[in-house]
Parts: sequence; C-alpha cells; structure tokens
Amino acid sequence: MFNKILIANRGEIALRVIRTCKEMGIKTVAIYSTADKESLHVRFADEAVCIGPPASADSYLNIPKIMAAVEITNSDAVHPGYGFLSENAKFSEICAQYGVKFIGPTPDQIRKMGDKITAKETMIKAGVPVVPGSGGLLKDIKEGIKIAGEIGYPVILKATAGGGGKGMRVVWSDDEFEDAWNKARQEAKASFGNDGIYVEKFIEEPRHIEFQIIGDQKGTVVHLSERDCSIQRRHQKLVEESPSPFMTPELRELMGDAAVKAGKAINYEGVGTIEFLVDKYRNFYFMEMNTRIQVEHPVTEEVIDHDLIKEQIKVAAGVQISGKNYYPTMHAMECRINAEDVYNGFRPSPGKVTSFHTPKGHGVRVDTHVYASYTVPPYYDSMIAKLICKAQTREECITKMQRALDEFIIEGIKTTVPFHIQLMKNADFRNGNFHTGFLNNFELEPEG
Ligand code: MV4
Repeated sequence: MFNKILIANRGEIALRVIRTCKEMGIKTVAIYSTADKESLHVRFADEAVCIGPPASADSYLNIPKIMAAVEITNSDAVHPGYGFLSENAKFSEICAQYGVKFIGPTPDQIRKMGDKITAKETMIKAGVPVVPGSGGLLKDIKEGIKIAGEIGYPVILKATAGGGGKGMRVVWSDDEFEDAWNKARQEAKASFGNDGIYVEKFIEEPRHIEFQIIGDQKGTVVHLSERDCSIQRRHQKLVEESPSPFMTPELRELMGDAAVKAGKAINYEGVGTIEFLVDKYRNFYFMEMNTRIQVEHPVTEEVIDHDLIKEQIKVAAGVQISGKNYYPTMHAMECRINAEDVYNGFRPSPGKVTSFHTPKGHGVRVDTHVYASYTVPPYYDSMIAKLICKAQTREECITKMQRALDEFIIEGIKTTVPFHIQLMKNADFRNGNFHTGFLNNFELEPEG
C-alpha cells in the first residue's frame, strides 16, 4: 500500500480523499494556491505545499510545480480528484516517468477515451451499442450531407476532441447543414485546438444514464450499477440519483454488461464511468467514458455501501477485486449546491460565507469544504457542497431531500438551494418523468 499520497486538487474532493487516506493509514500532502491558504484541505492534510498564485494555470494545472511538490514531500502516489489534471494523459505519463503512481488510468487508456472517434471505434469492436453515424472524421460538408441523408435528420455534429457539449450542433435539414458545420468547426477549433468533426443521428429527448465501473490491474472489470444524470443545465449536472427511475432489472443487465465490455476493451484500471444516452424505447447508446472519479460518486457509495475512493486507491496499489457486480439496495440522490444566483441566470456568486449550517440526521450526508467565515474564491468551480440523501424508496428520498434542503443555511452568498427546493416539488420530476432537456422548460417561481 502507498505510504504518502499527494492530492493534486482542492475543495471538497481534496477533503474527501484525505478522509479516506486517514482511514487507510496513508499520509497525505495537500497542494494549494495562495487563494486557498485558509482551506480545510490544507488544514487536514499531514503536509501542505503552496504551489503558486490563484490562476489554475499557475497552480492546480501546473505540472512542473506539482511534480516539485511530489519530490520535496517524497510522495509515492498522486490522487488527481476530478477536473484539473484528472484526465490529462501527459500528467499520468509524467507521474509514471517519475516513478510515482498516478491514481487513475494509464496515459494510453486516457488517450483512447479522450478522442471521441477512437472511443467510438473501440466500442464498436467491443460490441457496445453506439449511435449510428459517420464512424469517422468528416472530410467536408458534402460528405456530411451525404451521410445525414443516409441516417436521416435530425443529426448532430460533434467534435472528436469534445465532450461536455462544446462544438456540438443539431441539424434538422440539408439547408441548415453548412451553417451548423461552420459553427461546430469554429467552436471545436477555439475550445480544443482540433476542428475534427463527426456526425451521428440525433437522439431526441434522451436520458443520460451512466454506469460506474471499476477495473483492477489483472483485467477484472465489474459495474457498480447506474446513476441517472438527466437533470442538467447547459451540460452542468445539478442532480444525480441511483437507481435511475427509468431503469428496469432487464435494462440494467444489458447496460451493465455493455459497460463492463467497454472497460475490458481498454483493459481499464481504476474507477471510471461509461455514459449512455437512453431513448424513450429504452434503446441505449455509448456516449463517452470518464476516466476519473466523478463529482457524483457518493450517490453510488450510498446505494452499494462502499467507499469508492478506498476501492480506487486499493486497485491503484495492485489489490485485486472480486468479479461480481454491485446492485443498489437503497435510493440515493445528490443535489449540487453551487455558489450561483439562480435568479440571475445561475451567475457565479463568490464571496464570504457569513453563516453556514448543514442539514443532518438519518440518511443525510453533506460533502463540503465550506465553513462559516470561509470565502468562496472567484477563480475556480462554483460547486461548494453536495447534499446527498438516502432512503428505502425514491419517494422517501425526495421527502428527506426536501427536509434537508429546508435545514440548509448559507448566508453571505447566493446558492442553488432555492432551485433544488423548487425542483423537488415538481410533479414531473417526482414522477421520474424527465430527460436531458427537462430544465429548458423548467419555470422558476419568482424569488420570495
Ligand atoms: C447527443 C445527444 C443526442 N443525440 N448525441 C451532450 C454532451 C455530449 N457529451 C453529448 N451530448 C449529447 N449527445 C446524440 N447522438 C444529446 C446530447 C445532449 C446531452 C447529453 C447528456 C446530457 C445532457 C445533454 C444535453 C443536451 C444534449
């Protein structure tokens, strides 16, 4: 097992990793920017190294500075958390060159899934269903229009370097194609420095259902069931839950098998997520793979009753897993609490938190790095807490979530708590009747 892990991240996930390390008897090193000097991950780690000024490029994304911190603290492993360098193949490679274990996949595994066309080709070979489409880069508009005619409109143009919705355009007819093509290419070029575009059938009103998987270094891969992440706004997830209200035992077997095949196809090592689009007939299609621990991992932890960070660290250290899949025995839901003003287009609302009281009680969990008098810096992600509730049934889970949201006191900044309170009352949400477009038509009640 590792002696000392450096956590190359900040905020609640840095704290989350430190907690598990302590329970496993592993020493921890925090890194921090000057903006995070007063942060709890700095306080709770055994050692802390300041790595630079607030801007991410000069701190949490700066590989030379992080490697220097690894060296001076004599850390034998790095946990990248989510975001920042967690899916950076170069960082994984440099860690390997330094003889430091990157707690996550190999550079090759990251690259195979980072390029969407390569990922799709790999999935086709593995027998995992994918959305019908061009199957490769489009040469020009003419080829695109030809393929669109074959698969039938609507189609969607996607950037091969993409993910998270950037460089995507839906096209409904031949005469819209050229404009959409130009916009998708421009956006892809600007966002990823790669304007490679492919096309596929546009699945209307899909659900986003993802499977958690874990693989060990001996090639065993299992799934840990699904999370439904359909409640999103501009590709930012706001609520996740498990099981999906749309799931059936039969569909779980089919999708779970596909997720395991996907992991095995790249010999996946570590925790990862296979994202699927699911249409109203319960056809499912591989969308992307996330090669990191995700924000919403606690939802799975609650329904299968295992610490995913602990499992992640164990497989990184070479421990083998059993070959059996995990199934939910409870219902869990997570509301992301962001420092945002929901009444002003979810505009970021950083600043000093003057009072902070978290909900408590049976089946309630809050993962946060915030405390009263903490200042939310403007430089990073706006997520400041995750409220996770679990209960025997979805209905009880929502009731508990409502009770917990009512108990949350956060003063000094605006947060997404009022949004969640209203969502939990929505009849369609309560009935499990939603898809990825749900929030486009969700009307917020006036501030009151
Ligand atoms: C799609 C799609 C419909 N059909 N692909 C959005 C993010 C990117 N990773 C893929 N995305 C989508 N791909 C086909 N063929 C709809 C979306 C999509 C979406 C997917 C998941 C969650 C929220 C979404 C919101 C808008 C569009």
